[in-house]
Amino acid sequence: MRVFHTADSARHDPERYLRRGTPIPHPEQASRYAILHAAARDGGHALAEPADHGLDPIRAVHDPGYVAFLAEAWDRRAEIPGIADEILTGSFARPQMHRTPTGLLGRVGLYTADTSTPIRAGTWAAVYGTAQCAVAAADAALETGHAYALCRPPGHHAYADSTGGFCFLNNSAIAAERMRAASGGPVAILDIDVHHGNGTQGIFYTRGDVLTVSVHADPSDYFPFYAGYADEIGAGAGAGLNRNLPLPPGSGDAPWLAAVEAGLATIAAFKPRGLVVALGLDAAADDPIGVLTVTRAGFAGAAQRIARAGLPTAIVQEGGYLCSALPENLTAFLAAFDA
Ligand code: SP5
Ligand code: ZN
Repeated sequence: MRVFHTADSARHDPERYLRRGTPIPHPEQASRYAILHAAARDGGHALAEPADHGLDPIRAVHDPGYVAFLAEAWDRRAEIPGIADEILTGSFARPQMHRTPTGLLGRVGLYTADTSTPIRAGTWAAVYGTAQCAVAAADAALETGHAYALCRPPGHHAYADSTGGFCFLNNSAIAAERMRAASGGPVAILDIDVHHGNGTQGIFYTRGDVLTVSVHADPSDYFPFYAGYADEIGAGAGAGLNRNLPLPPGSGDAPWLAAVEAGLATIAAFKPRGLVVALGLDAAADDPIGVLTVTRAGFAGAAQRIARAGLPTAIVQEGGYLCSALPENLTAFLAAFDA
């Protein structure tokens, strides 16, 4: 398996996170990069840094004002009185609050969904380099069959114009759009992170050329709360091309793999030219924020089933938090995919 990674990933290192109003250590820590990197290396995979394809593949799925905001915010931080080591706000635009303010502070709340995505000195370098890993994996998948993008920070909660859920740039969406453009055909995304891939769904919801499927814990009492229900099926040209497969909390390997199989059946019927797997490892039983109970054998089983679909496949890292099972589950997934 070819693995694309960048040391820039570790340059975004959020410290705190507001959990029910209380600051706690941020779960999406920079050390995730080193842990996943070591797991990929020890698994005998071929590691490489990606080429730089610039902003075009990012702008292909993200709003240009949003991309400019992310790229410039830290360098403009002096415009926000009192900002010290990170840019974060407690004011957020809601649906009927749609004006774009000129000031940087207001723009933070316009382009942010929650308090989990502070912008710090190295944030742009990290998310930019990570997006390039997704592009490289998309290209490599079309050339050689499959590849893994070690994306950190993750991406699937990022919409075209907002951060959220530890995510800034939607790496899975960037990879999918890259594959679609390069292959000339429709593509599919299978998201198996424990959280619904709401940003990815939002980006492609009205598109007829990208099928989005997500297997996740029921959002009725779990992040991202406001999307991820089974009746969200796409709209316009994308009607029928979004499938959500929510599972009750506590679900283990058998129902999770059955949902993965159901998603793969929908994908096979769509006849895509390429597949992106949004690989959250936070469905694991030991994950500190996950609520499903998938085992190492479960992840290997998912990889086998996905590989059997026989599509050019870019595997893009999403969630999966610090616990001893994290590297083991990555190793198991990549090994089973290659087998
Ligand atoms: C990419 C991804 O997996 N994003 C997840 C965003 C989840 N946001 C809500 C997290 C709730 C965290 N609770 C922390 C408990 C630590 N013991
Ligand atoms: Zn997740």
